[in-house]
Amino acid sequence: MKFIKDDFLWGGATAASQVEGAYNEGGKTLTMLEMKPFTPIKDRTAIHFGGNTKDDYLKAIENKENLHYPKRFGIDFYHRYKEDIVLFKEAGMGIYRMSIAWSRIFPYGDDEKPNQSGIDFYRNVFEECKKAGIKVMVTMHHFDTPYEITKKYGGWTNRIVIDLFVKYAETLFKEFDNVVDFWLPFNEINVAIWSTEVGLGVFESDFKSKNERDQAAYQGLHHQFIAQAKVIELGKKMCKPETKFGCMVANITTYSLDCNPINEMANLKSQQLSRWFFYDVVAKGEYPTYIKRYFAENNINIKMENNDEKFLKNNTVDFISFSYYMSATVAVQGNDKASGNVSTGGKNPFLEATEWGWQIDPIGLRVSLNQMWDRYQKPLFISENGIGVLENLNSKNTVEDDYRIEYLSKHFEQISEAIKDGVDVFGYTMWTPIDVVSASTNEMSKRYGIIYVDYDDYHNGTGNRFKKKSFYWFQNFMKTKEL
Ligand code: P53
Repeated sequence: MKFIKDDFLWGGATAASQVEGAYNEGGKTLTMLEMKPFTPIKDRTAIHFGGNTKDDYLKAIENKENLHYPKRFGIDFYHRYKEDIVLFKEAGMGIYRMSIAWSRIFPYGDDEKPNQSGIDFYRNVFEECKKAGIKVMVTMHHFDTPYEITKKYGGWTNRIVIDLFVKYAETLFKEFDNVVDFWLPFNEINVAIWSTEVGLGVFESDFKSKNERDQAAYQGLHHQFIAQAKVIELGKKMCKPETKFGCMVANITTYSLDCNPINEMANLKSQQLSRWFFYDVVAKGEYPTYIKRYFAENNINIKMENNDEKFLKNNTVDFISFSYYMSATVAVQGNDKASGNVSTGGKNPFLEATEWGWQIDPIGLRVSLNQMWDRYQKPLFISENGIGVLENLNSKNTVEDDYRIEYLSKHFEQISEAIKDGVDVFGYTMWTPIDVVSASTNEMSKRYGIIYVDYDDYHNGTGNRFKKKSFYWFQNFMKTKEL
């Protein structure tokens, strides 16, 4: 079949902490992500997300145990970006979604002036993209609050951090408005609720009770909602008129395990808490009644300033972006946990899963696209989608990744179907064009790329890049749009 839409944007996505490396170059400070050592994975489906205590962190700063911290090294994009962008162009990518490390621009969060060396680095990267004719979408915060902000201000639970973030955004608009077409203030904003360390720069181990933890998580999240709205308000003033501002939500499609109404209701509630709440705030500009009820019943009390709700209403996103990797089932009880190392969702007997337990479900993407279009009537963008697999180079220095070709093409087909359903979805960036360090497990061995990178879990290797079979498949798809 031929993909239905000609002017659809196709490309790939990465994140600073998973590709750049060079953690101590150009004035950069550390983030909590760079303090999580690599630990060999025994059970790949067990939860690995976050998980540093403050003590671990402080030990890591001294680094006396000679542990390996993968996100300090990434895939050395900091030094190899030119080569990588040439490959992105060769693959046929029309758009590159990347993130800027806050800790390169304002290493201490409250520095009086931005760090010129950080600005220069990103300017050079954008220059290469421009030369290659690749559009740019930039995430401002991809799980990487500078630790200096955690240390001094306590991370996102402190309202002051909103101002620091807006100052950072102002610098980015001033420096890069001419090259950036799309801005996403926060990656997967709902991760703030799953992991305060990753989402908010706050140690889970600092909380004494679940209630105290949830209270802080929703408060920190509220600050991110306000920060995003402020950034949009400012961006509309500072950027060229065609610039678009979006949100990013980790989107796991869920189904009731069976037709028992109590399970369907559990599924509805689960979706409200894990997905709709976030889109409702940033796209409709309001805290929905179901979440206010949830807060009241769970003794969660969000401190808002007088104009907050009105402000959210007046500064909603232009488009909705989301990541989509998998689906899961929901039931009140008797549901086998299966949905992998980042979620507590249940198994679906009709689906296969990756080694990490992520259940592969292309139709689930079409379901979500339709649901979101029905709910919000705003343009949609799939900012992450892909499959992580254990892979090695073969004797021909490539990887015969037919499973990836199948994963991507099946998902592309469902996007095409959704467009035929009437959904306004305008682009897609795969996770990821190039192998990167895993966000959740810190492994290099969880490979998503259509380009292989020769590093192992301990950063041994040449770092050289090799094209997988899927690279050529994607390149051909970009020319023919045939699936
Ligand atoms: P890794 C949870 C659920 C869905 C996507 O993840 C998620 C997460 C958190 O890991 O994260 C996004 O590398 C995230 C990327 C990440 C990618 O998915 O754990 O935005 O940074 O690399 C894949 O396999």
